[in-house]
Parts: sequence; structure tokens; C-alpha cells
Amino acid sequence: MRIKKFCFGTVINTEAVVLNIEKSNKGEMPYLQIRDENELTYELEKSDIIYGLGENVRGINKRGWIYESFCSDEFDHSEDRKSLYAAHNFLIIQGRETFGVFIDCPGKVIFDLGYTKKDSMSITIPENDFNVYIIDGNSLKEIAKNFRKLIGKSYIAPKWAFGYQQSRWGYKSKEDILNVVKGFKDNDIPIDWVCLDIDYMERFKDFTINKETYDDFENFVKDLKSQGVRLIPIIDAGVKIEKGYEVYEEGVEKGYFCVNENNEPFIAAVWPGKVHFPDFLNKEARVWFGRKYKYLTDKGIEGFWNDMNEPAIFYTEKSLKKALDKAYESKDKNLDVYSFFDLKDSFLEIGNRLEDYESFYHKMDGKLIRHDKVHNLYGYNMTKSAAEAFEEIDSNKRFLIFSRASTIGAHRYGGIWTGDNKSWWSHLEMNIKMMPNLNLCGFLYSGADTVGFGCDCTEDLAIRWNEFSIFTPLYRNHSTKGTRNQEPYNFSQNTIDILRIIIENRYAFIPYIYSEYMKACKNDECYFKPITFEYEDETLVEDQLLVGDSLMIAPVYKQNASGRYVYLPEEMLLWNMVSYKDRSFKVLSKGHHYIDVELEATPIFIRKNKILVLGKHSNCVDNLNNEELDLIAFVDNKACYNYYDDDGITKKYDNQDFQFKISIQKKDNNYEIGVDALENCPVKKLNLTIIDSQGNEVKKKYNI
Ligand code: MIG
Repeated sequence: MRIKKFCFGTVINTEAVVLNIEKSNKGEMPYLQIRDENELTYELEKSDIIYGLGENVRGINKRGWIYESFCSDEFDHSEDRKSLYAAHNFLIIQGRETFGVFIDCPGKVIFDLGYTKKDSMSITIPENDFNVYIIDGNSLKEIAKNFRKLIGKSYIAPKWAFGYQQSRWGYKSKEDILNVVKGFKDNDIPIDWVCLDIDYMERFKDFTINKETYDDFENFVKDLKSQGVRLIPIIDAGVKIEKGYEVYEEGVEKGYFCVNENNEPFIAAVWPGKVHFPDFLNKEARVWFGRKYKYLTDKGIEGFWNDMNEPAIFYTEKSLKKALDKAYESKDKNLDVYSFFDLKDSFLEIGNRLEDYESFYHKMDGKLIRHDKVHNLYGYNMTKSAAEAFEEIDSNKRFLIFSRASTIGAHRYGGIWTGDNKSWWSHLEMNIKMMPNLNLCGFLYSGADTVGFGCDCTEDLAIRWNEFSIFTPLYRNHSTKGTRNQEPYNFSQNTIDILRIIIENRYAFIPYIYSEYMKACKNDECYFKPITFEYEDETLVEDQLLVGDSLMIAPVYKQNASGRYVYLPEEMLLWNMVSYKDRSFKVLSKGHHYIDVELEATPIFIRKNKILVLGKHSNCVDNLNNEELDLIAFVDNKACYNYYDDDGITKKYDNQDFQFKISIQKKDNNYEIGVDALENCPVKKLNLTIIDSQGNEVKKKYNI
């Protein structure tokens, strides 16, 4: 293993890393220069590329900006931000020297990647206690893989989690949920789950159900499941302070909440008003909170989303008082520009203040640790708390869990969604660029709020965004209160018809998507990759991605664009897909092309000597029947594919690598087909469409 570890100060065990690497002498650190024991620098060549940092703003190449790892409840994902909800401290530098760097640190890390000085990278760790890992490899792919070995296997979601998900903050009652499901059924649009946002709870209390709006919840869950729809409730980090509420009472009694400097439970305010924060960094408290999920799993719930776990703070008594004092002071005054701004800012700055993060403590292994020093571990350990509990509830069952805040390490316990984006074209673009960087950091089960969380979306944006989300493992349409209804059936008829077909396409692609996702998880590989990861000598194209081993995509993300430029690093087969049922292919040469892409089309490129596997859609994942699969092969010489599938719900995946392997070899004017299948392979029939570089098409059938 080509990984070296260097220690600075003494850092607590963040559990980001699973391999035991012996530490090396700092004087022998390759590539980076050490300054003042807390800064690492590197001179950048003009053409060096920096990949990584997972969930953050800007491009695939992170050069030219300054980023901060400090999990932030940041609803404004604009270019000038430095942090979003996650802290993913891994980079790969490609160029004169190509290597990976991981900063294992639970507190803030600042990555100045050519912002202060265009040609220089500087990583600063203000807390001074951290470990650095330098990861080598013979290729970008190998560096990425070595890093993943260092941090351990990625979380594996159940297969039904690859179905389409509908969500909206504002669904209030059983009736609302039934109406959503009806909207899908009436319009014949596939769906697998609906999310329950905070309104399902009783006064925003975790592990309660509002009995007035959701009476007989258990049977409701059952009924929906019999229609193929699962309910996924939200869990918030803050526990409401309310006399008689069990979670609150128990937590106080047992000392399971974070405390202030006087050792009293720390008070912040979030949804329910005043709350305490469970001390997820204290093992006992983490186990205690995790076991509460059983209240819902006992009612038939199989998946959750964990929110507000940066943790987000609306206000504290102190910050509110400060703002109110300012307001009282300003009463009846004639405010000039500066005093007016002061007044306004005192309210804008009332939440998520560093000062508040500096005023509460965790109990870790008997020691008190101030929150800000371990801030980035909070969301991670909330996810871990749930995952450990699921293991206790049923160790052979896959539960769905995805979180808002995360750090590297959390990728072993759950997926993430990328938080409160907006219905903006630029946020679709950011979604595209973020996916490969999330994969590099181990977060394979991930996705953005499709169509955008805030703001009103337009019909064309809804279409273009869904066309991209066909490929993201987490495919969830989520929006906030007060915005335009963006469920697919809430648009005009023509858009409904287009969206139905796009969602059907997703379901038809699940055999490929799931096979590629599972192989990536099992083998520590990436599901989404920048094209340079397969074509290392080519230039990076920011808005084209490799999806699995066989495909490249080039999404359209500009309004009113009826096409786009693409760069092909080699000859590829273009399928400008409208419906997965209608197929027509065109061979495109290596190089630059402008392709027309109608609003309802998703351009897909099949790589040379690669195979795409397709099934048929159904109304939900559980009803997919993939006994018969269609294979589309672009064969110049020989193409191979290992098809992986499993029951999708148990953890038996460890024993099995493929269901069948196929090779298609060109021989004179024909093709030789070789299939190696498991005994009892559930796939029985393959319909092959084989296309060669001249565009000649041959169809063949193969029985397994
Ligand atoms: O900021 O529970 O990111 O998905 O709908 C609002 C309400 C709090 C933030 C989540 C969002 C969710 C919302 N929550």
C-alpha cells in the first residue's frame, strides 16, 4: 500500500481511517512543504489539476478558490461560499507530480488552492492537531482506490433506494401523502418512496408522530408499501425541550446532551424552539439515541434522512438577546446607513455562530472537548448512531440512511444529499460537477435535490434536471414550502409526458446503475468519474462525466440550449435517448462535436469496447423484472461486461461478484459470444445489439 502517514500534534481518533498505517518522519514528507507546523504548501504548475473536496461549490477542478472544511448550515450555495454542509478533506493533485492528500482533522481546515497566490496551494489547520496521509498510485484511479482502502468500504443502500423519490417540505398529513401517491399513479409515473419532512412529528419532536394528521401510522405505512411506496421520515439533530417528552427527560437524566461551561445541558433553538443536542461523540449517548429509531422501524419504516446535524443553530439565548438589545437601542432613533446595517446584521448573524460552537462541550472517553474543535464529527456520528442501531435491529437488512452533514468516515455508514440548493440552472451545473468529487471522498449513494429546493422552477429546468438525475444513485425531487409545486404531475400535460418517460428511463437503467454502483462499492472504485480518470492524457472537461465503466454523459444545463459541445476522448457511440425503448445510434469520432439535444433527449455515449445493460421499467423497483435484459455493445475488437445483481435488501452481497460475465469478440464478419453465468442465474435471456465502428448493427439473442 503506497500510503504514508505524518502526525502533527496529537489528534483525537476521528475514525475516518480504517487502516493502521505507521507514522513516518515529517522530514520525509514527499511533495508538500511544511510551514509553522500547521501549514502545508505546494507550488502549482500552470496545468496542474486539483480534484476533491467532495461537497463544495465550483468545479471538478477546485483550483482558483479558497475553501474551508467546517460543516455549515448554508442555504446559499453561491460561488462565493467556502463551505457547505460537509467537510471532505481529500484532494488529488494531477500534473508534474500526481498524488493524493488527506487531512484527518475533526476541526476547521482551510484549503487555499491558488486563491491568494495563483500558483500555490496552501492547506492550513488552525487547530495544529492533525494527521496527514499522502497517497500514491500509478494512476488517478489507483490513487483514488488506495484512498478508499484507507477509509474503508462505502455504505451500500438497499436496491429500492434507487427508485424515484418524491419529497416536499409542506406535506402535512396522510391525505397530502395519499394525494402525492395518487398523482403518480393517475399519471402512470413510477415512484418508490415519499419523504416525510418535519411536519409528520408532534411539535417537531424526534421519534413522535402527529396522531391528528397521521392516525394509525403503522397501517398507513403498510398500505403504502403494498402499493410499492415506502415512507422515509426525517430525523433532526435537536431534541425539543418539553416536560414529559421521553427523549428529552431521559437525555437530561442520563447526561446524554452536550453541555455548557457549567456542565448544564446546552440550549440552542432550532425547529421546535429550544432544544438540546444529543452528544453523538459520547458512545453511550450515541447508542442511546440510535435505539430510538426503533420506534419507527417497529412501525414498518425502513429508511431515514438525518437533517440539521452540522448542527444548525437558529439562535441561542445569547445571540437573540444581543440582536434584541440592538433593536431596543435603535427604537425611535434616526438610523444612518451604518447603524441601520448594524441593526440588520445583528439579526442576520443570529444563527450558526462560531461563538456558540465555542460554548458547548462533548464528553469523549471521559474527557470534555469543546465542540468547535471536533465540529465536523457531529453529523458523521449522528449517521453512525442510526447505522449502529440498524445493525442491532437486523444485522442482515439494508436500511436507507442519508444525512446532510458529513465528513469522511461517515461514508461507511450512510449516504448524503447535498442540501438546500435552488431551482437554478447554475445549481444543476454544480450538481453535475460535485458528483465525481463526492465519489472520490467515498460518498457513492448521493444526489442533490432534483429540480431545486428553493425558488420556483421552470418546466424546462425540471426536464433537464431529471435527465441528469437518471444517473445519480439518490434520485430525489425535493422542494421547500412556498415554492412552485414541482412534483412531475404538477406541470402542463406535455411536460408530464416528458417527465414520465425520463423516470421510466431511470427504471430501465437500474440494471446498469445498480450493477455499476455495487461493483464500485465492493471494489473501492468510483461510480462517477471525471473523464481524465480513464483518459489520463486528455484534458479535463468540466461538464462531462463517466458513469460506471461503460458510459459517458454530457448533460444539457443551460436554459433554451437546443444542443451543446462535447469532447470525445476517443470514438464513442452516441444514443440521443428520448425513450429507452427507441434506439438509434451514431458513431462519433474522437474530438470536438456539437450535438443537437432536444428538450426531451438525454445524450448517452457508450465507450468503445464497452456494453450497456438495460431492463424494462416498472411502477417501482420491487416490481422490476430483469429476467430478460437488453445489451447494447459498441465493439471495435472485444467488449466485456460483468453484470452484478443481488436481492437488494440483505447484506449477502459480500459473497458474490457477478451474475454473469459476457464477452463479445469480433471475428471476421461475425461476433463470438462468451457467457459465464452463475448457476441459477436469475437472468435468462439476453438481447444483444452490437454496433461496430462503421455503424453496422447486428442483433443476436442469447439464452443463459
Ligand atoms: O432549512 O426540514 O435541508 O431538506 O426540507 C430547513 C425542513 C430545515 C433543511 C433541509 C431541507 C428540509 C428542511 N430543513
